[in-house]
Amino acid sequence: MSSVDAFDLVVRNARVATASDVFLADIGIRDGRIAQLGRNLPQGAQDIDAAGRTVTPGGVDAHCHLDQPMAPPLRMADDFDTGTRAAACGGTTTVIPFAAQAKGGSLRAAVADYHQRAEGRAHVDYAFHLIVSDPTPAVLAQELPALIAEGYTSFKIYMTYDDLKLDDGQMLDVLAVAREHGAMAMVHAENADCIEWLTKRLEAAGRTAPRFHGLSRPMLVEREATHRAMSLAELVDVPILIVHVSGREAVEQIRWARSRGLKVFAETCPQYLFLTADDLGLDDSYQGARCVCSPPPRDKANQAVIWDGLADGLFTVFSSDHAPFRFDDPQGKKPGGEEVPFRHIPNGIPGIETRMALLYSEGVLGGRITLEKFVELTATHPAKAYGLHPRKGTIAIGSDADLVIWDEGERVIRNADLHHAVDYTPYEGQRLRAWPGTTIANGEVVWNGVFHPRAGKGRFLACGAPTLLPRATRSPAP
Ligand code: DUC
Ligand code: ZN
Ligand code: ZN
Repeated sequence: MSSVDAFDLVVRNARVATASDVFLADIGIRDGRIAQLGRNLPQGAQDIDAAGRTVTPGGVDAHCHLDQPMAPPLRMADDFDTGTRAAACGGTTTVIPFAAQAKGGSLRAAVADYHQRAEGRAHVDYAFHLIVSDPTPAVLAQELPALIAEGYTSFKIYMTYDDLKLDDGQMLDVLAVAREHGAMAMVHAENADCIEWLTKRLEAAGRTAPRFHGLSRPMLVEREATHRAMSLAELVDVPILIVHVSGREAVEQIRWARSRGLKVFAETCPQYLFLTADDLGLDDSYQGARCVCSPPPRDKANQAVIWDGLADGLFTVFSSDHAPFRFDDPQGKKPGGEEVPFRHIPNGIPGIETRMALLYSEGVLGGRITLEKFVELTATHPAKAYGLHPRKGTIAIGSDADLVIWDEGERVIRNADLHHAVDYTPYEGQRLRAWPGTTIANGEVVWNGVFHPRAGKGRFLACGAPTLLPRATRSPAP
């Protein structure tokens, strides 16, 4: 082999896992891409012996929040530097956070601002989803179609949160744009009016501790909104993806919709497998603010339903919904330095670094899902759902050389070992059976027990058409 053909890196004797196969191979890497898969590949400039170890595609975390602008005094703890550092150390090599339109603001301006926040800081590659909070005629007719054409091919719409939520008519308008331009619409499904009504009643009864956050957002409010979102999508005749599904009643709705032939994709997250309502507190202690997120964690029976949905294909993607707020911080869970009523606690928990290891440990090594299913949920399907496959999400010739080499063995999650900028992890003390031993991003070792910074080498990825969508959606809504 001539020196121009030589490999920069060979990962040797790997047990390679894709979403469809597990096989033994050497992985030859050149110029950041996978150049060869085979046995007995020639020596590379660098060789890593992975004998006896499993190698999966680098994770694609398709739902995380990094440096998203917040109303003062709130501020997300992780920006593109610390957030992608934590991602890399946890085996994730592509992140898709959100460029969020402010009500009254332009979507285009939100995207420009978000590029500035990412520029020069990311250690792994990134793409953007949009958040559409103000679907004005200009947004619907010009900004959104133009941005979709430029590589922002997915957007999230909210049915709750005053500063973000859309009414049903607005949702129909936005879904019609998704249909016409072949974008993926992600929906946060919780009924805002029910939450407000319950919150006011809890407040009137003096029940404002963090644990009452869960009671203000029971499964019913998610079930109703999930059903409504799918009905609106049916009316427009467009696929949708329901994000952060938390338990049985929403799962039942999605199964029902699928049985009617509707194209509904679904996402779930580690908090619905590893946390319960008890983590919001058994008494009125403020400690539970750490686990305030929406939808809230449910109970063990709901966890079991989520596990079943991961194993049987109900869920398309497994994301972190990393929404990083420090606990003991006036910009975080104690806004302005106060222990506030649950209504004012910023929603969200960190999880970008622990997502892969939690699912690999309890899912694959715990015997609940196959290794191929793990790859599908954490890498291949997120890449397909958001138009990044086959560049991302698989191990194939021509794909970006984004890899995880797994270390199996007992380990306990400790926040002190993590690389985010949050002062806690909700998974403190959780036992694991494996952890990413080495993460390779674009052919470079970014983590091998030591973090190797590559700020600014993480590139922006313009997304193509989501390849999980039928092509027939590219026509005006009926
Ligand atoms: N809920 C969301 O919808 N987004 C961020 C975090 C959360 O808890
Ligand atoms: Zn959400
Ligand atoms: Zn989110």
